[in-house]
Amino acid sequence: MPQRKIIHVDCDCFYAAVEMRDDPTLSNVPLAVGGAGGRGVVATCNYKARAFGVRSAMPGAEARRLCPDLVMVPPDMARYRNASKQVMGILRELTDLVEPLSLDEAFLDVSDIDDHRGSATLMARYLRERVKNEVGITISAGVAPNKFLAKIASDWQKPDGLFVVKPDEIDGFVRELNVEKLFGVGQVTASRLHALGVQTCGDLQTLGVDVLIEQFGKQGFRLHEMAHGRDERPVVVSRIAKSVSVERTFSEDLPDMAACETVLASLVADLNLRLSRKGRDKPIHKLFIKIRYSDFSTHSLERVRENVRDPALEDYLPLLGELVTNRERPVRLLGLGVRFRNDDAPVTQLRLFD
Ligand code: DCP
Ligand code: MG
Repeated sequence: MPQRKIIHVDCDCFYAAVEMRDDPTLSNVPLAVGGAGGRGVVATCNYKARAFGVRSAMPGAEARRLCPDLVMVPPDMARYRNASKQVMGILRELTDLVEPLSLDEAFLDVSDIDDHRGSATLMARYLRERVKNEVGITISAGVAPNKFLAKIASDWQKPDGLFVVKPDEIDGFVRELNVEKLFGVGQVTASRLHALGVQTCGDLQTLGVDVLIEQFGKQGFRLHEMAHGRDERPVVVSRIAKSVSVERTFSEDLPDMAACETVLASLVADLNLRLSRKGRDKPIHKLFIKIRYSDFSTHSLERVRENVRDPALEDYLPLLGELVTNRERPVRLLGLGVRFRNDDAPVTQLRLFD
């Protein structure tokens, strides 16, 4: 495979950035966006608030304890969706090969783009400039020969940063990279790796592929590949899907169901973004929801909902209510999605009786 050029962009403190743009008085204070009231959860916060230790998915009460002057505003998804559309529009002017991952994040494959002298670094600079001028928020960008490295690179100099991993720098870059940064390495895998004496990708390289496969199966091979900075996954614009879903693992468990309900709105927004890209015009057959508790037990529920077009928070709240029996149980992961109708099946017949 010839050398690819991948850019990953990720908006800085996205919801908070839109709030600061629309009300400049918020720029000078520590700001969090989240569910109103004492039980709400922080969706995100600006970098002033991060200096106090405030983080996404943190209960509002804890955030206020860390940062007594914290200003908290409720989320306004419509404005975030608009800003997202603008950002994605600017990216798509450069290339069609744009793969959004959420409202605020996307991969671009610019291998075949000749603009900007064919330099992905100049392209990333240009995109950052345009988004700043036209949308009024900042994005960080990473440039690298593959998705995995580009994503790490965009995080490297956040906020308002650009970081480039050139092909001949990959080796030096990954060797120092902590395994926690690897895609798919959560707390559990990380502590298993630590137990094997592995802290960095350099250590992973030393361990070798055989041990990794023996210890971690298929994931072991992926770990080995990433440890060498390799990742062949293509940038995927759209594919025919039987279902579309989004899920989010929280760095700190959501304390209870009230917190889950707050997070659900932003998951629904992400789902609709994916739907607009992958499932345009496909008839929805079922909605489903998935939950993983702090003890890793995982439960899901799906229900037939034939006449939903753009699934909304109100469509998912009843499923969440049905799935959850203990409202005080801490939650580690939330996911939701839709299944499309298989047009070969005689489901449409039934609809005659609606
Ligand atoms: N989000 C959320 N709940 C979370 C994480 C994120 O509601 N647990 C929402 C709010 C964020 C947006 O998704 O603004 C994008 O998520 P990011 O992880 O990219 O976080 P930010 O863009 O806010 O900050 P960063 O500057 O670290 O990218
Ligand atoms: Mg972001």
